[in-house]
Amino acid sequence: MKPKTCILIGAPVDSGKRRTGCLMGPDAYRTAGIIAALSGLGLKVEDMGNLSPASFTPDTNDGKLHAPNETIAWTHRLIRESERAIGRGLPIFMGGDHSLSLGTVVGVANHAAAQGRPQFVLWLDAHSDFHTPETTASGNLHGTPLAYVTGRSGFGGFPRVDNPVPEENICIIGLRSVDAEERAALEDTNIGYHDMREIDEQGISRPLTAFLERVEQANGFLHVSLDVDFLDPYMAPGVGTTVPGGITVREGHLVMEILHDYGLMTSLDLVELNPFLDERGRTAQLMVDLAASALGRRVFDRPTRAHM
Ligand code: B3U
Ligand code: MN
Ligand code: MN
Repeated sequence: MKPKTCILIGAPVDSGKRRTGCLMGPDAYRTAGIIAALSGLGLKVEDMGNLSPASFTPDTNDGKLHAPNETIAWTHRLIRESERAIGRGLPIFMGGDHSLSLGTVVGVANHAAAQGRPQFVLWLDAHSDFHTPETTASGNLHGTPLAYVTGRSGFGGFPRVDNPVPEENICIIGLRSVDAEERAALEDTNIGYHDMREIDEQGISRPLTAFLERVEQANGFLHVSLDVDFLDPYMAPGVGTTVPGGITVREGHLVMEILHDYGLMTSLDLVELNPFLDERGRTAQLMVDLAASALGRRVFDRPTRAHM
């Protein structure tokens, strides 16, 4: 069988919030050995280098939103690049902050629609990222991608979302910081959302496998968006928005291993790594190890498949 091709795309997006440093993310993943880790699994790896945004008028930042022009320019660029890449292999978008998903999810959803297949999204995050530019209090656009890709209003000036992801095709796992407006909006949708209490009581594999079964049934494309703050900050300190009480290393790997067992993931974002805040590269290393688990690294060749 021809080896699967992973296409590494550096997306040093740093405009989605005020604290800078995520622009160093792609190179931190390379330094942590992402290419060797994936090649070592027998995958073909292509590194496309780091992208830059489409041209834009410099932001003045006198309005409520932080750096809208730059983020919109990145969105244009990433829609185009993800549409292209997903036709050739499994794109891994090395961020960059979570505003990069405004582009990557729309791009892969356009491709799925062209193939006549539904797009699904697994959002691994402490936050729901379900604000619109109208509801955000922080003005940070990294808190908005899920609202954008589902086609909610309030995104004037952004590229049109031609193929919104249906709410019921989205599953958020890891929630522990949701603003009041987001919560009200979320409760009004068919998005599946699972907070830490549910994970503590029921385990993390339950909501995950239930979702993956649906993706499989529907023959869907599956985009996975992994925010560093999904993980507990004790294990993953290299992120601007630490929220205590997060996913352990063991739970994180389990999620990735189950994803590999199902074999449904068609694209992946690695977002919010801020190497400037990291400790001796350990967050970058953990994210690389998680990506490797999602692509087949395991202790024994035969999975235990307790969840299957
Ligand atoms: N909901 C808050 C905080 C936040 C969202 N995403 C991150 N932080 N990383 C906001 O600013 O929208
Ligand atoms: Mn996020
Ligand atoms: Mn987050």
